[in-house]
Amino acid sequence: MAEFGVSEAALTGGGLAVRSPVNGALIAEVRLDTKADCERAVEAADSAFRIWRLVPAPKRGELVRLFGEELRARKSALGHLIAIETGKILQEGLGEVQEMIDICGFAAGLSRQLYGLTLPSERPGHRMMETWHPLGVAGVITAFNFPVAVWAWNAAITLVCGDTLVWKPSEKTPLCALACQALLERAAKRLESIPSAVGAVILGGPELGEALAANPRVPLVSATGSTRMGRALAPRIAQRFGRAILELGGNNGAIVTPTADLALAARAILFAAAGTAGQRCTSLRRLFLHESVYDELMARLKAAYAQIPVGNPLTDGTLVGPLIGRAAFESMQESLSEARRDGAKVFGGERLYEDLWPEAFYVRPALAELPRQTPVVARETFAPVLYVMRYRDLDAAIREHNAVAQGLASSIFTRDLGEAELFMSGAGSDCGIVNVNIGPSGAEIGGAFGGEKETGGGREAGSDAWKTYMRRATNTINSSQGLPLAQGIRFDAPR
Ligand code: UN1
Repeated sequence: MAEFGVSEAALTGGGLAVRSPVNGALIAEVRLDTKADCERAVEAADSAFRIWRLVPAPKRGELVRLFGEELRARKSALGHLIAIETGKILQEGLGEVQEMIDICGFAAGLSRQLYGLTLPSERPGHRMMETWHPLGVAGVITAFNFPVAVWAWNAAITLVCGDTLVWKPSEKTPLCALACQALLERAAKRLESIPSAVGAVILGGPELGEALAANPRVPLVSATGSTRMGRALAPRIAQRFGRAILELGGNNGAIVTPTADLALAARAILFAAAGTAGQRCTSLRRLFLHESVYDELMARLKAAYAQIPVGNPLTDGTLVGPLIGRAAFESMQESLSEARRDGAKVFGGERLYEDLWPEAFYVRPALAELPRQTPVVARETFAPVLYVMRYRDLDAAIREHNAVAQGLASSIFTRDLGEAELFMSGAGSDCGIVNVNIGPSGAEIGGAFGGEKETGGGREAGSDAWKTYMRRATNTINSSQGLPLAQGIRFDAPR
């Protein structure tokens, strides 16, 4: 932590205990903030906003570029910290830092491209245009599974847009948050006259997220987490007409058609369903296999699942680390029991290394073959469980695929152009992310990230997601001597 600039004192004696899912050990006790601390952080961020919004956008981009440099210099250290605090394997921890570096590059470039349109006016001597302005303080709420990349998507865009931010990370991953906050402060010190409160972090539980949602001085709340959390926060934000970017539960599906390359599909499915121990919101959870490829693909998957190295995420060669904790393990076992009651044949799913690490929760990823989609399949279980179902007709498979409440990410594996186009069409997948011949997870930052229905509808990261972080003004400018009214209205005062 010293390498990031976090003092020893910040790691001991606080009210928030931090345990590593790798072995269950207590690794730190950090401060536990209150609602009053949240209020103070918002106040400071609001004052900083008054200054920050006047800094030219390319200068704001320079801060984000420097932050990206800090990340590059500490990629390995931060990747390790992510692995220790979340249990994801080191490769994926490093990937998460790379995702942060990438969004910093994107945002630095974006800082010179926050442009609006110029539009023809119906009135002579008039011109219309759109200008984009900073919005205010953004409240950013993130989950344990991507403890820093999702924050970075928001922070990098927020800062170049001229907003300031208050971040409430998951209470399970405060160390990653303290490290990133320290690196952002370090980058800010490299420039002159950057207000110190452009970014702040508050540590604690759901009450802090609720405080951000309710605070009228936070015009935008960007929240990632469960649909349950989104349901609690969204009405509070809406009540005060705040803006929300919600990235909630996913229940992602893939369809494998008769022409698919099965070796490629099997590799993609393994990464998407078992990788990150099934703890990405984009993880693959539902698989629809055409009856003609069912047996062969299942044989490949079972062979891969039987061998996939589960273990210490910091050890070279491990592909699946532990679950985040006991509750995740119990909910996985409950879902598997329910699936069995629905007639599932379950392969894998058992606990591993219980003797070695009684307080850590390692599992073998599970495959559950089901005759049809039952309520347990329609629910998101945040663990490596892949429900597998057989189909005959593609239209029916697409209907089943869309027959869940969530709408984040989806895939089709096919070499048939017509099938691929159908899946991507308006009559195809109803998700925010629709892929062909790759799994549903592992999106690049260049695209807009998010999903439909109970996933919340928000979009973060690349493309034009920045527009939600800014206020649009439509300007009409009259450079003529006359005053023609729009719609041809005549309103001449009597002389
Ligand atoms: C998440 O799980 O909340 O597309 C984010 C992916 C990653 C981001 C996942 N780039 O899987």
